[in-house]
Amino acid sequence: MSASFGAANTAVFTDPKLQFQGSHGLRPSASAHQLRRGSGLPPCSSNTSVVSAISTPVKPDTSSAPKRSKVEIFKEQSNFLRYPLNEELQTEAPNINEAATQLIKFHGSYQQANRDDRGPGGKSYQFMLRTKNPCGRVPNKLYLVMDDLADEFGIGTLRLTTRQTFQLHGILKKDLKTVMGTIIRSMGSTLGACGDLNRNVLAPAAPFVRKDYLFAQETADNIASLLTPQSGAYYDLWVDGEKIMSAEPPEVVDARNDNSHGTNFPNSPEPIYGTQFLPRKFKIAVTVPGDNSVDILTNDIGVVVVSDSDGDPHGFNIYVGGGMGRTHRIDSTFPRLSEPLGYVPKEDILYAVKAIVVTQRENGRRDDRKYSRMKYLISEWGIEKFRSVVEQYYGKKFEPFHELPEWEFKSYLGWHEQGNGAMFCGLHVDNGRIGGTMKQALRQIIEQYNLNVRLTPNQNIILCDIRRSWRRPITMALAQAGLLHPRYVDPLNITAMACPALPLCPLAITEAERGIPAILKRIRAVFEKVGLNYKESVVIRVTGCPNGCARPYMAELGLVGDGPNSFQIWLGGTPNQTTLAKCFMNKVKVHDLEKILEPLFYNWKRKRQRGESFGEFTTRMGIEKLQEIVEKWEGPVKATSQFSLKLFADKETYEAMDELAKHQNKNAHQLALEVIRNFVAAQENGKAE
Ligand code: SRM
Ligand code: SF4
Repeated sequence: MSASFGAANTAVFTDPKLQFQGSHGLRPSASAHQLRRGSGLPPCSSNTSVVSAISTPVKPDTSSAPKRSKVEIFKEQSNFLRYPLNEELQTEAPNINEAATQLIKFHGSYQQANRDDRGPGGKSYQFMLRTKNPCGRVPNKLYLVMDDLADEFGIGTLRLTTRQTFQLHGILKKDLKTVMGTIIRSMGSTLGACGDLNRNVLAPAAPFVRKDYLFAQETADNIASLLTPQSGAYYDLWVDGEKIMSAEPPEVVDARNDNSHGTNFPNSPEPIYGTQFLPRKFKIAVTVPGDNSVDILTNDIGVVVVSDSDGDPHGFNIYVGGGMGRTHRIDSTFPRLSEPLGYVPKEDILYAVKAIVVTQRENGRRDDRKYSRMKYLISEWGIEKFRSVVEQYYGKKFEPFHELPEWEFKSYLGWHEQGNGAMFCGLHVDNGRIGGTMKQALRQIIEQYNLNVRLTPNQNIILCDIRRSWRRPITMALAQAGLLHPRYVDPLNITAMACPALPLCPLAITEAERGIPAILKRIRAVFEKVGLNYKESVVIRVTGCPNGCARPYMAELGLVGDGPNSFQIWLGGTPNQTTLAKCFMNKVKVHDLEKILEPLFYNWKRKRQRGESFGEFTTRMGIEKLQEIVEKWEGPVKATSQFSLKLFADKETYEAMDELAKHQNKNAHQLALEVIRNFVAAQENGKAE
């Protein structure tokens, strides 16, 4: 085990006055490091024998010390994420105090309360746990353990997230240590799943045995290790100091410890993060050219493997500055796509990533968390200045970005060859919520066949390492639990995503996960009404607030909660997730959605160019023109579907169907189509292809 625990420095300090010196918001600029290098002094050298994670030995002039957010003070006084969390966890209360609530995020948990359940007894406190699974990789044993924990300690469901992890909701404070300990002992982790540090590192979930995919996944693992907290607080709190960690590759340890360009806090238990960690959450994705299963441009750092003509990886293109979160009515907050920074040879990637992280650590805003993400730093500085500062920490110049092919969204649903004789099967899970019969069936299959799984950045799951002879029985078992081949899932559902929102997300303004099933059915009905083909689709993403957890600003149709039962409508993302949508309308009540969507889809059907997606169409038309179309719309169009039940059913059948359909709030034609589709699906599944 080569993980560097600052053994002498992991004692739990309970008196905040005994805490370490903080940076007081003063940060050395890269040029200060350059000066120190020039003067022969070790960069960021510590002049004290106590543990020090201050980035400069110079005492600040407190009269002009920059303002810092409360979370900065909590971090500084926490003894590397311990105080007062450890103390708060020992109390009988069902909840923890404000400082501990901030700190427990770094350990992978959020304190929540059920907003549907505001009984006379006050808030019903509970905790959400989020795992860390670089590349979405989940070993067989860990899946089974998560499945058990959800039933025994949670709300009975597993939630797959938009960053390839699991969330368990509804854990009580008294059970936290048991649940955390069980995950850690099953070779899982929640360390750094939340908080102001690097979050789960994305990479394509497909278990292809191909040089570039394997290299992307290995790189994601290495970056995740490089940026994992080192102080040992996590293990102290949850497994009484047991150091249950997998061994790190030597190149990760070397990159972490290297301080030749003034990146590190020498002698600190957290050589990269120091006492203050990062100004805000930080997100990284790695992929291969053309594979945009990871929404690469929405990350703080996007890394793309570049290979030679024989398919051997030789380096990486790096993008920087993506992010989705914004605040309603504050235009200085915005979603942003990342932009090219440059190319690095493969042996330099960890050093380049570290240099970018350190640039954000030193320069990202720590006064107002609304503006602390790296995208705001890059927007303010411009990419040239950002690059030149990063280069000082990297110690080299970035080479020019290599040309890349078009991005394509890949879902990996259905059956595929892995490339080593085995197969994998990608399953669509509506909004990542695994519960009920589906949960039982998945567990049974994963246990019986001893399968490893992967989670995708689109809240789906991939069953891996399947022998050919297992394909038929597995298909049958999946179909019985309603886990159909993607061919039989409504194409609108296949690419749709919604965030959890109500009742547990404290930031939710309106419904998302609970509201999306009805919204998708209504959009399907609009499609049929305006004559759009069943196979045509639009990427729809819904969130309960503007933070953008389901990345709605990349969708062709994004619905962003902006009031009770009301949404902002965003238009203009593309199916391959490369264009930022624009805000089209505010405060659209959910029951009024058809009034807006019907004219939009009707015009797309009529006026689109060959092969033009809905997102491309709305961008070509422009927001103003589309607003005019919606304003002038004169009520619903007549059904223009080429086929009408009336044409091929006798009068009695039609009337009976019509009567049945009314009970389901549909028309006869819609119901007939549904019956036919279900029949065909059942036949096909019976064949268990
Ligand atoms: Fe998120 C906060 C759920 C991916 C941007 N996000 C939250 C919290 C923890 C609410 C809170 O702070 O108390 C939500 C918990 C809800 C619950 O009950 O489960 C939450 N975020 C999620 C998940 C579960 C959504 C999902 O449907 O899967 C995703 C978990 C990812 C993971 O496994 O790590 C999730 N969140 C994202 C993404 C998408 C991504 O990372 O690719 C984004 C937009 C990308 C980005 O970060 O820019 C995102 N979440 C936010 C933000 C806004 C950040 C910002 O820059 O302003 C917040 C609020 C905050 O940080 O202050 C937030
Ligand atoms: Fe909560 Fe908003 Fe994220 Fe949805 S987008 S989970 S409502 S923070």
